[in-house]
Amino acid sequence: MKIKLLGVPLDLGANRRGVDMGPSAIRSAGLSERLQNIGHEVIDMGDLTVIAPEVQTIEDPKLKYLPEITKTATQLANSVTELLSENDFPLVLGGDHSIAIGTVAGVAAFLKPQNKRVGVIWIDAHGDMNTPETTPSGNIHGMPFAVCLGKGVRELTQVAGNFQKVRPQDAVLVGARNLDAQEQRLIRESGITVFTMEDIDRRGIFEVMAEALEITNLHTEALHVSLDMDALDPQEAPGVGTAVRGGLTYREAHTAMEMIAASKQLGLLEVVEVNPILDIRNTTAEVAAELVESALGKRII
Ligand SMILES: [Mn+2]
Repeated sequence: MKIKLLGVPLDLGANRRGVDMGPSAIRSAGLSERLQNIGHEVIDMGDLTVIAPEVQTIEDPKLKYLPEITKTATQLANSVTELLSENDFPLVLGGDHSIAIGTVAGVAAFLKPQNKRVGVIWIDAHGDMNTPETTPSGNIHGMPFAVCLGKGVRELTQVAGNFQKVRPQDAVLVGARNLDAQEQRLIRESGITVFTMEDIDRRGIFEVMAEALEITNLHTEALHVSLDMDALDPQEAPGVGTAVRGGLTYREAHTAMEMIAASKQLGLLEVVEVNPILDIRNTTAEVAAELVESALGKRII
């Protein structure tokens, strides 16, 4: 497979500096070499340009840094559409999770002219389903899943075209364990499928992922996996923007990725929220690189 790596050093969607260094940390963990070693061709396209928060002002406290995030999402969506139309596999490195607005819009815009849909597996401790009305923080990285489903401000929902990027019946949230009060209601009403950590405890990751893959592949042409590293337990991945105890173990995360690889449906992949400032000797970036390897076909034997 010809993989094109794209870094998005954006931290404007989060309230803490550090995730802007995520792409660099994941590269330092040897991502390209790892993928070449399992037989892929890897071309690093470098990073998109993002303007630092220090030289910007917050115009709307309910939608912090909206203009710059919209600009970055639009650029990223265009890049993703272009890579897909050249038959390349886009591998997007964040950055905070607001970048998913661009990634998902890019694949949806690519599929739309063919009347095809994208399936999304969102692996995350959080729901990322807030709107400007419900957000407790005004940080846009708490909103991207809602935006992908067509909920939120027009600037964001209309990135790469005025249409709903993902249908709720094609969308699954895996690993949730920390939802804001009003967000719980939005998620219940959204029509997506949610597998919380409780479901994973009860049923096991294998059964949960098998069902997640079945749902997201049913009516779609390609699968997008949006991996927020905070889905993992902080013991495995301490360097994340918003750590929550009780997450996926190292092996559960790998099993999920190995099943994604085995499904042969993956059309693109993104990894977000690695924060090197909070990390311990680049552990989280290394785990991120290992999980990408598994998702792209690395096998134990
Ligand atoms: Mn997230």
